[in-house]
Amino acid sequence: MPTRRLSARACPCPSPCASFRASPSAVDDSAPRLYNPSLSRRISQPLCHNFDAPAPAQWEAASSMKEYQSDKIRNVALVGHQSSGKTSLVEALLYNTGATTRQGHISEGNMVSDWDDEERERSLSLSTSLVPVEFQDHKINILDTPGFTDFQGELKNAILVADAVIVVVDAVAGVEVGTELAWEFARLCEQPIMVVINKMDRDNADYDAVLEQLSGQFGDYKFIPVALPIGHNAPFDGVGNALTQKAYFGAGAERVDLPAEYADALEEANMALMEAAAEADDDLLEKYFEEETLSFDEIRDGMRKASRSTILKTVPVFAISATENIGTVPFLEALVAYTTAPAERNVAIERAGEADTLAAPQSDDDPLVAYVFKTLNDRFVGTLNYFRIFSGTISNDGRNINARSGADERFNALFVMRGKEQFPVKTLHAGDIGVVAKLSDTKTGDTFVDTDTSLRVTAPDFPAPLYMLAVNPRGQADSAKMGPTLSNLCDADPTLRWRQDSDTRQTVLEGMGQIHLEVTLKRAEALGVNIDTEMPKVPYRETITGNADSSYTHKKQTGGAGQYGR
Ligand SMILES: Nc1nc2c(ncn2[C@@H]2O[C@H](COP(=O)(O)OP(=O)(O)OP(=O)(O)O)[C@@H](O)[C@H]2O)c(=O)[nH]1
Ligand SMILES: [Mg+2]
Repeated sequence: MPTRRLSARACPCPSPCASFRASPSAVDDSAPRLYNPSLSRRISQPLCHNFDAPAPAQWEAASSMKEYQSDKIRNVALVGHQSSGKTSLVEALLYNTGATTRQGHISEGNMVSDWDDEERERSLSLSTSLVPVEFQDHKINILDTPGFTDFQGELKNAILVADAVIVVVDAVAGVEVGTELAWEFARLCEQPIMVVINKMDRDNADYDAVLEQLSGQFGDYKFIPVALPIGHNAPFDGVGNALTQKAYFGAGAERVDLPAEYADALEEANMALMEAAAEADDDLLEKYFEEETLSFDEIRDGMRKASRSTILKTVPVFAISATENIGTVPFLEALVAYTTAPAERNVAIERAGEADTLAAPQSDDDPLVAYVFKTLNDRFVGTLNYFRIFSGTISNDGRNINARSGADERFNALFVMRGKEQFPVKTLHAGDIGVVAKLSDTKTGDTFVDTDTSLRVTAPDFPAPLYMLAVNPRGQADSAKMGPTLSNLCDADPTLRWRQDSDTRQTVLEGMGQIHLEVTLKRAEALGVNIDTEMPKVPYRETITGNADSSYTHKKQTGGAGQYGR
């Protein structure tokens, strides 16, 4: 490999921007970084567009959601061990893009993503939240998944419908069980992976140790640091970007020259990044050998291909503190630059029961294929179905067929959601994620089509339930509603089941663990059904388990010849 480094470039803007001219000493260290009310003012300054800087308009608060074409959409699943900081990261991204005026915090119970009362009470994500953020003229549909293993059904469906998986790892705890679970499923789905090493502000945070642990644990992947931790007035108060070789302090909306002590490390990272990008493509490799350098666009292109390649398995890595909002703007930029548009992925489907592939590129003009990855039952709003369009379009007031039930479903309440906030939309394009209310016969795992009802998007293998409870309606009013409500909840969650046990005459609810069932019962309560629980009985049964020898002599004398047998 050539060893030439990226040389510093002059800003090509007609009038070089302030941020480009800024030196490290120009960084205002006295400015508050947490809940920074001046962030939007600072980032609204015109910045140099050639250096990943956001344009001013993208930082204005969004009052409605624009319609996005396929190439302007990115779908990413945030996954990782419980409490690694996925929801906190979403809050930082929402704040940075102007969707919120104050960054939500778990301790304050004001998150957009964990909006459910039960989630806020437990300080735990309990289901996948859809949180679109608008940035650099793109819509990034973030799927914030729960890390708690009881909810791995949610995790699997989110990974299936995303186009890239962002694994969030705690910079102190490192790789944990939840990290491995999510990683292995992303691998199974052949999804590109990016890593966020979060909580870099914590005392014992160790970026290098986590990186080493990741390389040891997932040895067939190649880890490429893109945003490296740097400290100016604190051990971690910004990141150095391996692409631009600039420093980004605080959230990272402005770039400044890199403090000298990080120059060598960033040059090394720049080389590794360029080499990883060059490996993805013969033309890039040839150019790299000839010219010993690649342009920013070529590096980004190469990295997108290298991350999607099942051979190269290249993983860009970012240092972040979600709660302190450090390093989050370069990460937002990476979500646009380093992940592919939705149409560039092959999707596993079944046609008339046979395994098949919906080959890339898919488009608006192809027949509709959309997968329902989440169903939410609300007492007041009714049933909401969250779907990802793999090809074709879905419009408000249109009709689409549910391939499983055959129902000709009318879509007259179509919107996109951000947490619990709804934005009505007219049309959703190939690759987008939307929500539809008031369908007649649709549940999680279903596929919408135009005509070919033999087609299904291949659903993940969901784990079998591991835990069960016997359930009883609390009052007479509850007894009529309990069955239908449990059926609705099971339709929404493929890892949940209920049944009548004919031996014990108990109604049994089965799920992934105690918290899973507790949350299910709370959801039933919110739907107006109160349910009590008891330990399930284990029916005592006898069965023949082996062979035995015995002998018996049958003698019967009733006069005459009698009977004799042995
Ligand atoms: N110091 C520090 N704490 C953080 C950071 N990010 C998250 N936390 C804290 O970690 C805890 C868990 O954060 P969450 O954002 O709920 O983590 P999560 O990954 O969404 O958790 P689950 O969805 O339940 O798996 C909270 O107390 C956060 O305040 C960070 O960057 N620095
Ligand atoms: Mg969470």
